[in-house]
Amino acid sequence: MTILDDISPVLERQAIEVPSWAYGNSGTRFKVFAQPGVPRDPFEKIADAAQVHALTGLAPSVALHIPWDEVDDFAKLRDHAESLGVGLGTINSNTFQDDVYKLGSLAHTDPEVRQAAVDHHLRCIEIMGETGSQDLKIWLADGTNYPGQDDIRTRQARLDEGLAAIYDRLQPDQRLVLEYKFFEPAFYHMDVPDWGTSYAHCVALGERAVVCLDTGHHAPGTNIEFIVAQLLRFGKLGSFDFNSRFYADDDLIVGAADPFQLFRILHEVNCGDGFEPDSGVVFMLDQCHNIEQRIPGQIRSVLNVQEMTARALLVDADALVTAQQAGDVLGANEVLMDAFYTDVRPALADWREARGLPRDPMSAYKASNYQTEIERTRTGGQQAGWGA
Ligand code: PSV
Ligand code: MN
Repeated sequence: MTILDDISPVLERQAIEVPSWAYGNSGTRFKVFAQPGVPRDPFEKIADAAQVHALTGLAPSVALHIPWDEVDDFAKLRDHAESLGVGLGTINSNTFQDDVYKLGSLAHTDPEVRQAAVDHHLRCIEIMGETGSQDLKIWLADGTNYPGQDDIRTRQARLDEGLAAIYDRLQPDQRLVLEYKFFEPAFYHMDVPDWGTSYAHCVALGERAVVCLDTGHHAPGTNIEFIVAQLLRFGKLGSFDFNSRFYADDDLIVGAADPFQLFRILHEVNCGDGFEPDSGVVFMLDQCHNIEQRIPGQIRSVLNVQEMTARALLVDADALVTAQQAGDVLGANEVLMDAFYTDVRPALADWREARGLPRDPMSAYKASNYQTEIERTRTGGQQAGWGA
């Protein structure tokens, strides 16, 4: 008997999608510190991601970013992933790095630029056919820097049109997942700045359009778990981009900056049945490891999500409702805090051991010679980073 027995089915099916770009070089606008052993192509990124899954059993799929992960043969990439025990997941579009997109993509004033952005998404859909991906995730860098720079309302109308053109080309089993972000790279207004705007576009598009909630994309102090609750109520929470932040879109390891916030978010996921297999919620990471080693950074991240999921699942739902119904303010709070303060790490180590996984995936990675090998063999070629 362990404390995890009752919640084991949820832990058993927990799947966290890792981002291919977390394994390549990244940095701030001041400096990118290259690391030894960094992948030079999408095949090597997937090999690194497969290590995370092999040691944790938690990360069975890898999200791709196009064109960073363009390859000649996606069927070959898929086979490669499957031979390493993982699959290819969400396809992320990218209309934020080409010169033509300086003033926007789907909301741009120029119809030719808008068409280029739509065409890029159609290419992504074609790739999804080859990779077997279910989700097309769209994050738009569109917005303006100065009041009056462009007409906010007209930009929304152009966005509507572009998104509809993309949505119409999805297969019946594919979804459009629209991510929002309140600022950056645009500083006056973003065209999809918040969950409400994303939600409104998704409702207009149809049932297979859902919202992506990136935990780093909110103003400080935003009650993110409230947004989670709302989107789940409406059946529109498509996915999470997990990361953590002290200031803005820091893209730090999930659960590192504010473990309690992660707990609260996962508690709301649980309350809204977001852990149920038919919920459609995809749990992804969207992080960068600028100064720490990347594979251990990803291992730490998926373990953090697992630990906080276990704690959230340990909330005594009956005791909570009883206290809430009785107006027992402090009693209800205590029920939540009891679960939050439960140290689930020893039980999770046992849980892993029982499944043939290392008790401590962090030290197992250190003890393996994977890092030494990639540092020794990945010489020559161009290290992957944003843009490749
Ligand atoms: C934008 O900040 C974002 O969160 C989107 O998900 C992008 O696709 C991703 O970061 C790139 O890292
Ligand atoms: Mn994101």
